[in-house]
Amino acid sequence: MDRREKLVLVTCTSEICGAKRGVSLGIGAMQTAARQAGLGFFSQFLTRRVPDANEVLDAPPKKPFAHYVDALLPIYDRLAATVADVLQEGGFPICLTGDHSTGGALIAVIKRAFPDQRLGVIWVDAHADLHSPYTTPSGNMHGMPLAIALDVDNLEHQRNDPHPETRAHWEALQAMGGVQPMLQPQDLIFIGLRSYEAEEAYLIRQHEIRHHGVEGARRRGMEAVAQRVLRELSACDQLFVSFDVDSMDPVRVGDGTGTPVSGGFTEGEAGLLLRTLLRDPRVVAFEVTEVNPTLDTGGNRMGEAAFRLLERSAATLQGQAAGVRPVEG
Ligand SMILES: [Mn+2]
Repeated sequence: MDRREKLVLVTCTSEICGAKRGVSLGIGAMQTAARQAGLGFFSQFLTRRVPDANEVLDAPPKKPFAHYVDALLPIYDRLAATVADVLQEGGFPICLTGDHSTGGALIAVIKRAFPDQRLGVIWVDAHADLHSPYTTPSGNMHGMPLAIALDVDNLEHQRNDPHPETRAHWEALQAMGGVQPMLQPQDLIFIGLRSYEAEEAYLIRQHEIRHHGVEGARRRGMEAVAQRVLRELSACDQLFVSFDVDSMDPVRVGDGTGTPVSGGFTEGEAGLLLRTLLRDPRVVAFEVTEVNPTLDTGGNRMGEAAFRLLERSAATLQGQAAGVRPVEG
């Protein structure tokens, strides 16, 4: 059976790794958008909820360079176990998450489930998420999932001296995929990247990580850039698409996200991009992340946009399963 015939929503409201509060409400913001539109989208799929540990936020972080990392480890384990179950049962996980630290757990569980398959990751995001406890200016771990996946510490740009316990936690996260690194840099591609620090720029240069900016993608055409990315990952057997809503434009789409960056994609562009990417049968999991309705100055604009993209993405995946092209606007 095609996994796409069995889409499963995996939700994790963890927000302990972002800079601002409220991203745990992002999934609810998408559900609210669906219900206000009178759509039963969320009743169509089995939903697996992964418990968060957001109560740790009621006390200040103890690890300055990896905030709440001790609480993140069990979340990685729980999220990985849930997604592993879905994959094991032949399902396709659509992961709705709070802050983007979860991306590292998702890469780890795919790698662990299919150790012999070459995994490619398409990271649709304004940011590079390549910091480590050694380089982070903030200590917020939603900026670190790809350094976990690539097993890089970037000691060349070390500015912090993490406590041995923090180092041990960090190494445990990097080891979660069973093989280290769980992702090769040539198998990672950024789309929408436009805000990153010198430490991250160094890693992108050093490892020659491919990236496609917004303007270039717009010029070339969203479908063309998606096709190109899929070609660039032609050596990969499996793909994971992680969609951070901050890849989209805060003015044209919505500013309901923790770290909005101007000059992003429109909703239509993001839709075309995701449709083309998700049609590739190698895609085994999809993530939508970082919707924060408490920061949205336009009501629930970002939650509504994210929901529409989620709905279209699910339709694309189902259309692929049935072997027919979905009808989409
Ligand atoms: Mn991100």
